[in-house]
Amino acid sequence: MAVYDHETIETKWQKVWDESGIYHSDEDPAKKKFYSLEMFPYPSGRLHMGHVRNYSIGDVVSRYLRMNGWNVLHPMGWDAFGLPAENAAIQNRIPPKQWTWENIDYMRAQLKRLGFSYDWRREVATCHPDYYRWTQWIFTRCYEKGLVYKKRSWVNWCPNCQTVLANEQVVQGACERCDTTVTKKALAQWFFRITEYADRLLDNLEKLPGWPERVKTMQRNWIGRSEGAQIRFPIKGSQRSLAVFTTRPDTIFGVTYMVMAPEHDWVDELITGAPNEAEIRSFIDRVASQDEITRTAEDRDKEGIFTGRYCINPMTGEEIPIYLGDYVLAGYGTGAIMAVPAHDERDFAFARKYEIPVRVVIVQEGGARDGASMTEAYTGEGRMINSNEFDGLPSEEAWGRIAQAIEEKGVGQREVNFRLRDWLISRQRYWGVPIPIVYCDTCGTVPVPADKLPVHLPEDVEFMPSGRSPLVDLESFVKTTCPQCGGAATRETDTMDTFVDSSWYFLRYCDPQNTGAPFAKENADYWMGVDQYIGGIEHAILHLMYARFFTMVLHDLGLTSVEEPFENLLTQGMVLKDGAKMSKSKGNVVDPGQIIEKYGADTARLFILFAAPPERDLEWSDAGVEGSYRFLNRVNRLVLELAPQLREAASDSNAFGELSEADRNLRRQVHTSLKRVTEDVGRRMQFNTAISAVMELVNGIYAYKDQGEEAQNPAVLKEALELTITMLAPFAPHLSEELWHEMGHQTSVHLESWPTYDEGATVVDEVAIVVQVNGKVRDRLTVAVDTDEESLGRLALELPRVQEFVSGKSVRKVITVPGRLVNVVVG
Ligand code: ANZ
Ligand code: ZN
Repeated sequence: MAVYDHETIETKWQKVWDESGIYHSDEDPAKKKFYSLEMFPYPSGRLHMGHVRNYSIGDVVSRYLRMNGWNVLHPMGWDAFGLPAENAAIQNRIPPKQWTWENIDYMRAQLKRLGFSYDWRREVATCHPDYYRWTQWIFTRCYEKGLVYKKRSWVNWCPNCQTVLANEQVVQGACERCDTTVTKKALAQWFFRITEYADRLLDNLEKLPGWPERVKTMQRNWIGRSEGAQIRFPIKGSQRSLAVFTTRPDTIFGVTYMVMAPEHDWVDELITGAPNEAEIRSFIDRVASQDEITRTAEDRDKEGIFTGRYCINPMTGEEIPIYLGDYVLAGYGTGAIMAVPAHDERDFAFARKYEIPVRVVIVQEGGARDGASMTEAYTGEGRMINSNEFDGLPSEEAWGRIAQAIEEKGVGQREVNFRLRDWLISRQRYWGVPIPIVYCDTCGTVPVPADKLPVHLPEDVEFMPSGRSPLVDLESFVKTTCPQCGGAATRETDTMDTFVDSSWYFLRYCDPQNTGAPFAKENADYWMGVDQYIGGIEHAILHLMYARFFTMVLHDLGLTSVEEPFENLLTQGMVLKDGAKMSKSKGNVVDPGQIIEKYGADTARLFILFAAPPERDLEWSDAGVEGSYRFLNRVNRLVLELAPQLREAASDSNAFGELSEADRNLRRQVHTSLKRVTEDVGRRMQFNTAISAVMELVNGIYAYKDQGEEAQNPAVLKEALELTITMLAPFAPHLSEELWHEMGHQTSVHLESWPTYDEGATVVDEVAIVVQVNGKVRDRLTVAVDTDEESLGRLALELPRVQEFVSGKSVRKVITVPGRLVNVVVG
């Protein structure tokens, strides 16, 4: 069987679309807009199937809405800074810039070869000075507003490479490159004050009905709002008080020890001179080399050491031993806790290990009152015991009463805490946006003024195999003059986390060539918010959080009217092969390039949209790809065979004349399919069911055609073919365009209006069916004329009136006379 020449057809139309600019969109307040956005890729080298899926989904949405009369913004660009370029430079001696742009060129060509309907005039790359100039500008505006600050913070440090490592470069506690054990080092680094927006980031989630609940939950957990109290415990033999954050002030009478994070600021002072000081210090060093995830893992054996010091419980006056413990983190709350082993699992495990008493202060009916006999902590609610004047109160009530007592005593206050930390954006890396800050002996820390931006990332750099940023040693970069006093000064050599770049790219797309501002407000106000954002669930937390934060900040700076960037969010499922995510290490990768070469872009797109609903994982299937390819060939043959005789035929309703039953059946199928596709694509984004409706329709058209030419109504047949082609246009844009022209059209099918279905044609002729039980009429059914015997029987048995007479008896026989009656025989 001859197959269509997908290569020729697809590249032909790609060229035509490119030259005619049919996917360009301009701001036009008179038109209703739709901003359709897919997460831009990192230019790693070539597209993978995850990209193809993401962008195919977005392309259907864009094409469908364009055909429905929306002014659709559908842009594409590159998240182009980041570590892989630098690693490639070190390994292969290719400059990161060259590596990155070569990859971009290759991947752009791949995207074009897939026929996605992007407005390529709006392409942005975050590594381009025209873009990062504005990333730097936003940074300096934030600096002015106090939303950016510098602070000492812990980083992963490889003592051998003498370099900072990103978390992903630490493999089981060792340097990815040289295997040396990674340690922690305190460095002064730059932060965005995202915690200032914690409440808003949380509250606004309520205003996002178009986001999956799952993603909102992940964001809520990441922000991690907890209500509790800060309580100060005076340290014995010191002027200081140890502050703790607790969500359970009701348990304060059950505190039997305290724990400080080993990195807590006062640890040094507390332990100096302790009899076992050396042992304590070696414990601190050991803990410092572990990452937070390991340290706080639930099932992990907790480690600690007694400091020899005590504090005083401000409610009881008791002396309480102070420990250092790995399960308390320096970065949360106050970096210290009051431990209540009877009512907290981690504290319980720790207390048992170090033989610390366990004191119950909350009991349930029949629950343990004696800490020594407990086998696990009791974390629920109950009545207070061992708590002086609060004894007997329900613990929920004691919570507030004790918090109040603490406030009245002046030893603490109620407090809301967030898990969310300020956003550390300093990277001791080369391939990123230079942080636009200058240090001057006279003026101090000086942001680079707007007219001196961008601070260019130098290109004449040498890469060290150690991975140390070449900027640090590049005198021509480091040495500069102070923008304020003109004196000698040095530049900041840190670059920004690439999440900064991707936190505002969707705004730049609104006005990508602007040289006087990151974007014009009116352009952003026209296009924003993004009506449909599509991307992977792996970005559900950080990217989306940072993008929301940036949008709020830019809103507050008066640059845009929207506060929330993404109205509707779709997180597409993964592409699996043999049940596992496609990955190089598993060796189960299918290369999109090869699929396109063998079957064409339309087949690749159709398969990937047909194989699963967008949110579900998709199992790759070679047979499925073959099936999609066969289907497109079948459509192609059908149209090529019929087009010559139909090209000149009219297809409007006036031309239908007298319709035969077969004509009416075909029209019914055409219009019910159209209705189905319209609803599935437009409302539910269920592309797989839409495609399967078109596949069935094509079978129907074949059957109609096979009746022979005498029985065919050219107007009906032409309508069927043209609507099929139109419905396929968002899914298989090239072949649809080709066949549309075969049908005699001179203009693009992608500029057609999405057709409206003929409600009248979808109506089925109906008949009333008499339903009897043992020959007596019990009910009636209204069904389509052509309902088959089996369905009739089933429908009859489902009738409540029939069930009444059948219940308790057994059905011996169901007699059906299609179009007339059903008789259920029971006995
Ligand atoms: C006493 C207590 C008794 C606690 C009890 C819990 C149960 P979230 O919900 O995460 O805010 N905590 C506080 N700071 C900590 C830190 N830096 N590292 C590790 N744990 C820390 O949880 C707050 C609770 O986690 C606090 O309440 C504290 O333990 C612990 F029956 O204080 B609780
Ligand atoms: Zn100066």
